[in-house]
This record gives sequence, structure tokens and C-alpha cells, in this order.
Amino acid sequence: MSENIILSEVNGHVGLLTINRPKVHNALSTPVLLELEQAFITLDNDPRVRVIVFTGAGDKAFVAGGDLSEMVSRDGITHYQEFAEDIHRVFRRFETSDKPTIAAVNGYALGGGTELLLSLDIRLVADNADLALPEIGLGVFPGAGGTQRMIRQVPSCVAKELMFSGRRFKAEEAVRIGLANRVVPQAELLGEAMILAAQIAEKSPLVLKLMKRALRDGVNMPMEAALAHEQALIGLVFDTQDAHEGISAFLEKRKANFTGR
Ligand code: CO8
Repeated sequence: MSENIILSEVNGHVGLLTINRPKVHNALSTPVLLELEQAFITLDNDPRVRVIVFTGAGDKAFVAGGDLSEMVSRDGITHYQEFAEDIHRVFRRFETSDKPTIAAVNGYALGGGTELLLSLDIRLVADNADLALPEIGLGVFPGAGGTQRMIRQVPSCVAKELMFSGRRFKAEEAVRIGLANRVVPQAELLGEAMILAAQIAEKSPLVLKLMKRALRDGVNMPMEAALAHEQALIGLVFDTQDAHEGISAFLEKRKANFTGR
């Protein structure tokens, strides 16, 4: 276990990562980012873990962005490039994992906080959540993948308005623009995220892995190639014990017990 990241395993199949720097609203310094990466790798490599949930410690913040004190202490372009490389690698690792990820956004998700959730699969936002890409007001821009993921995930006029103005927006707006799945009362947020994670973790981890690959790779392909890719992957799925188990369980009117084989 690391100082800034709490890694907990809930009911064996759901891993929970809590970014634990509440005094600075869970801001991401380089050490925190690297600890988060290592904790994620631990869960990603653990075959018992099927779904990974991210949240922030306390009841105020998910992540209030990159650590501004660290940024101001950096001198010169090389350091920014190192930080940009680290944060790009780490967020891309989350985004391309074979395991589904869920953000439980329990408060401020500013700058790097919004950029973090943009790299996760499913986002539940607490009713007190406050999001933004405020970098423009700091004289920088959302360089943790924010410009690229935002423009791909919400309509471009909305993405541009939010990035050009840096204005804050609330949980309801995040859902309305398609950046988050649903708003949940803050007291129920982690519970809801865990219920959803457990529902997903009951499903075949093998199918989830192949489905994530189909989605991830196919979205950047022309339609014909994407369909061929899907066809190849569904071919692999039908040949598995999990497909046999899932279909047999339906016909036998019982709950399927998926093993990922
Ligand atoms: N970094 C470092 N410290 C922070 C950060 C942060 N992002 N956010 C808050 N803190 C610190 C404050 O400085 C304060 O410290 P101290 O107690 O020592 O004064 C402590 O946390 C508590 O904060 P506040 O007193 O300000 O608490 P409030 O409840 O009044 O306000 C806010 C909370 C609204 C979250 C406010 O703190 C705030 O606006 N924070 C900054 C948010 C922000 O601008 N985030 C974007 C940062 S830029 C970014 O994320 C880019 C990342 C990727 C770039 C990659 C390029 C290479």
C-alpha cells in the first residue's frame, strides 16, 4: 500500500482505488500519479479483480487537477514534457485496460480530474460534483489528454466552449452533454458504484475483455474493418466455456457462473 493511494479489494472481484490527498483536494503530483499507476497495475494484473473503481478520499473532491505547487516549481519545458509523458502513459493505461473501469466522482473534478474521468469507461457523478477544464485560466491547456478525449466524447461545440472558457459545470450538465452516466446523491455514490461494479463483475471477464477490445480498436477503424474485427472477436467468444455456461444457464433457468475461460 502506498501513502497517497488506498487500494482495497471489495468482495474479491472489484478493486477500489482511492486517491488519498484530501488536504489538497486529491491533486495529482508526479509521485501520486506514479503510485496510482502502480496500484492500478496491481489490480489490472490480479486475475481475481474484474472491475476497477476510482474515487477520491473525503467528501469534497475526486481530483482537483494536477498539483499546481509542483507545476510552478518545475523549471523549463523538459519537466513539463516529462509530466505530460507520465500522465499520458498512465491515463492511456487506464483507458486501454482489458478490465472495465468506473469513476465515482465525489466532488471537484477539475483539470486533470476531469481528464482522469475522460480516460475511464463509466462515470457516476455525485450531486455535489463540480467539473471543469479550467487550464485556460491558468495560462495552459488541458494537456493530460483532455483536448483529445473531450473533442471525441462530447459534441465539438460543447467541448470547445468548455475548454475555451474553462467554466465550471455541475453533475447534471456533465450527464446532459454525455460526459457522465448519471447523477447520484453523494452519500450513495460509492455504494452505487460498487453495486454497478459487482453487476459487471458477475459477467464473463473474458467477454468483457474481448468486448473492450472490439470497442477500443473498432472505433478508430473504417466500418467494414471494424465489423471484420468484431466478427473475429465474437468467433473467439463462442468457443469458450463462458459462452457454453451462459447459454446453458439460461436454458436451465439458473444463474451463470462465469470463470473467464
Ligand atoms: N494543486 C495543488 N494544490 C491544490 C490544488 C491543486 N490542483 N487544488 C487545491 N489545492 C490546495 C490549495 O492550494 C489549498 O492548500 P493550502 O491549504 O495549503 O492553502 C488546499 O488544497 C485547499 O484548497 P482551497 O483552500 O482552495 O479549498 P476551497 O474549498 O476554497 O477550493 C477548489 C477548492 C475549488 C478545488 C480550489 O482549491 C481550486 O480551484 N483548486 C485548483 C483547481 C484547478 O485549477 N485545477 C486544475 C489544475 S491544472 C491541471 O489539472 C492540468 C493537469 C494536466 C496538465 C498536463 C500538462 C503537462
